[in-house]
Amino acid sequence: MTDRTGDAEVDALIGREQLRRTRSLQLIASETEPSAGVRTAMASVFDTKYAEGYPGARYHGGCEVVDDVERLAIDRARELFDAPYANVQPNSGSAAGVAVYAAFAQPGDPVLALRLDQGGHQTHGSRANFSGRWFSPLHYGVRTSDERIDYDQVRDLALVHRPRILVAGGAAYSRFYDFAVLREIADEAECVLWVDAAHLAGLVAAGVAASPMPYADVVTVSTNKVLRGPRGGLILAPGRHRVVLDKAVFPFVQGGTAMNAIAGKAVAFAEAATPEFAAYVRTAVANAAALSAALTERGLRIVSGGTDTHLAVVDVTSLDLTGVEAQRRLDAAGIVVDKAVLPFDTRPVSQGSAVRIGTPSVTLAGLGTQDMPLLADWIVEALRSPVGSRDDGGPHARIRGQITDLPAG
Ligand code: DSN
Repeated sequence: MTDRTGDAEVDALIGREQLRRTRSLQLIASETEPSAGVRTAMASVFDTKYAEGYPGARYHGGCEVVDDVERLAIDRARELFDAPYANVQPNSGSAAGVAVYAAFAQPGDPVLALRLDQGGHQTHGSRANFSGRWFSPLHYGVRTSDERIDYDQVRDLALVHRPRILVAGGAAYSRFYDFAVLREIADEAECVLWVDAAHLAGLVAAGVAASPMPYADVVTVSTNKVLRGPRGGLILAPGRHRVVLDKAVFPFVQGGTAMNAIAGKAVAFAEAATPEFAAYVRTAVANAAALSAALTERGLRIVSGGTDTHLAVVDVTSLDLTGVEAQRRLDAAGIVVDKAVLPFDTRPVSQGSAVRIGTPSVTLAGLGTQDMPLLADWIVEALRSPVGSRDDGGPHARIRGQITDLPAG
């Protein structure tokens, strides 16, 4: 497959992006490279087909082949995650989340989730998102002592406010969740337990993290994160929620299905069941632990003292940097990260005092735990050095030069 479109301007942009990626290390926790098979499926003939509805019950003719594609993706998702029900149609993890609200709550209902500035996600009740405008958001947080979820606070809030939905999951919480305790709380408060496994699903598929399936009423997944699938979403649930979730996805939230993405999901689910996939995820998690330890040895604090997963949040206050400036300095050295906030950060979210790092992309590119001390050296050196001009021969330019010699560069 070629990445040339024949459109000179777009081709030039594709070329620039390819160059940017090869000349830098991608530590964006939510990014991975889909396999060639997934990309082929995405660019296949299935991009063309309109197929509103579900297999065997479509609003368009000529759906006999795409029906089989969708059935295949559903079967593979169910097997991979040991789930009685799977819906492979959501166009993204966020769209899967909208369907969960539609299935289980009414506008105005209280919803209890992890705070956005302590690792949650904007679709879990942020005021800037539909979820915070159309529902009544309540938030739990982490303990000051160890920066891990305060399950006592979750229980207290759930029993006092009786949310319709209790949400676990987020974009920057690096520790495993105690799904059994969350299930107990949901039962006591008589609410739905939604596990947003956007990031975690890849770890679950690889057997590196415990599955939320035995505990949750509904689980949502971003297929393009650790899972290495196409940009898209997935909903998993016990069979009793099949009808309400199907109706929530279509016709309530979405119209026509992205059949090419569904074909890509089918490919990705099969790949995620292989020993090679499990090995990649195990290495990504080991890399995140090794990088966290190496950064700690070099004087940087990792939120909660480390990580259980593929991501970590690095406190940059000891270097007197904001998260924004830290991201800028790392970017100048060809190390691409996200600015982030600390739990209980005193700076505004727009500045933050941390960066979020993640290891799936560099792992796929060939880096292992033996490379993490050198990467930590570069991160610390880049953070300590103010950014000069791009080719000033300073530390950032030197690190950029060394990165291209790595397997990932
Ligand atoms: N953009 C995703 C992430 O980076 O984790 C969250 O939606």
